[in-house]
Amino acid sequence: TDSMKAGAPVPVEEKHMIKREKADRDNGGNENSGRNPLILPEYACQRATCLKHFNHKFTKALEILQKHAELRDNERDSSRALAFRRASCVLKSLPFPLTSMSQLKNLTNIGDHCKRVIQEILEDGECREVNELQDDWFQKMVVFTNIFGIGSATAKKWIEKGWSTIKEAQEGYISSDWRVRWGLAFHTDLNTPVNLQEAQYIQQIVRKEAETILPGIILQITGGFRRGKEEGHDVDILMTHPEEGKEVGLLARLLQRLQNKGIILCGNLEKSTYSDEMLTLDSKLSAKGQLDHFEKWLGIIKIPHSCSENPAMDYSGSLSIISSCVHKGTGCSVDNSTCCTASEQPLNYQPLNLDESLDLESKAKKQKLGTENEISPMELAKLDRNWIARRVDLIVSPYDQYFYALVGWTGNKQFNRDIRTYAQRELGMKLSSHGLYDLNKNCALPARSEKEVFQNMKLQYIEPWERNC
Ligand code: DCT
Ligand code: MG
Repeated sequence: TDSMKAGAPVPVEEKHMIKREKADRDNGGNENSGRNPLILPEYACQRATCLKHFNHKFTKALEILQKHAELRDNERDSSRALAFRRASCVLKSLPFPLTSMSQLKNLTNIGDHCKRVIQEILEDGECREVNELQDDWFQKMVVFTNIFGIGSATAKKWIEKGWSTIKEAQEGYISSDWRVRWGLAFHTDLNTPVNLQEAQYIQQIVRKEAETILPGIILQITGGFRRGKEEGHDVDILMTHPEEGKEVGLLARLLQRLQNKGIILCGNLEKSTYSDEMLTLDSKLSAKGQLDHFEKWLGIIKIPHSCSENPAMDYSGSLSIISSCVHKGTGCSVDNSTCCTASEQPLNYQPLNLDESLDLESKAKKQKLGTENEISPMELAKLDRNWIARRVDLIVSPYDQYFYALVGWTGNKQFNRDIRTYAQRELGMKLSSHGLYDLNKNCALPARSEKEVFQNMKLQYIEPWERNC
């Protein structure tokens, strides 16, 4: 999880929080053993939640409980999973390390179960329930559900068959789903986290091709990297063009160019299913599990092994931008200039000669766009190769939806849940990656920047790196 990667605690900004002095007054100045209770706003979209914080030992435990409930995957468990996540998110926002239960007094979203867990960790340094949960079943479920395309239902079936390793699944499972075939074959590659250099490398390749097709394109890494994470499971790239309509047809042409370069391993191009009624419909009814209705490509590409370590690669442009983005005071990487402007500067792009480095798979190069291959994914994975497979999502948004898409695709998932609930409950508005709709006034609220998205919801702006709920 996000929290696992953070290091030593650093001061978290107290912006978005009611100052401790006021909390003290409200509580009559008593009620402390060390620290006074603090009042946090109820919704995570009203407060800063950074990658680095003071309470990792508690949040890690709560996120194991969350993960376990998610993997069990029934209705009751999914609401429990959410409760664990909300509590964990509150603790991430605390501007001090929790040392006493009394400090939780005025905090919402921390239920009795979570309190028991926190108390045990405060007293014993660990929680028995959490330790016991991480049994054989849990470990196998985590391994199996980490495979691209595998959900908890299939993972459970595999465990019931007695499988416990990836190898058993690779040898025993035949899938009609392209994601699973490739996910199983390239499991080792895809389970090795994508680092920042690799993400930048992928962004540069995509940008170069996209700009050739459509000058003036806006292209932005979103997801965890935009929130300041240094590693991720994929690279999410959102694209648009300021002239409405210019973006139509871009993705197919872009994929053809990437295909011609021999970069694409497999993937699926989804057409846009957007219509204006999506702005008002309940997403649960309209989306059939889809995140949104944008045209998008989810797939796997290959990049040279060396691109994350080769000093000959000239990343001076991109990396100096990234490394200068250390947000003062919070320890979060990226600064006030926002990653958006940073990554949109021209970069010193010197790609490796992919065609040369990928010669081994001349057969695979002939593959059609999509999933057909002359040699099987498994055979391809076993070749002595100098490239690594990486998961990439490419999303195209019309410009009038772009800043809502940017918020949605930046996430994180919990932040999205929370800000959407806030919009619905507190404002009677429907927020999605396509826009914001005022259900009382029956009108959409346009936004020309991410800040305007927040303004439209009467929220103080939360920076991308403060959205790590
Ligand atoms: N998202 C969401 N709901 C989901 C999945 C994703 O709202 N069920 C949004 C938030 C993040 C964004 O889409 C990209 O998704 P991921 O790549 O899955 O998440 P990430 O935060 O980028 O995590 P990672 O760093 O592991 O890629
Ligand atoms: Mg991602």
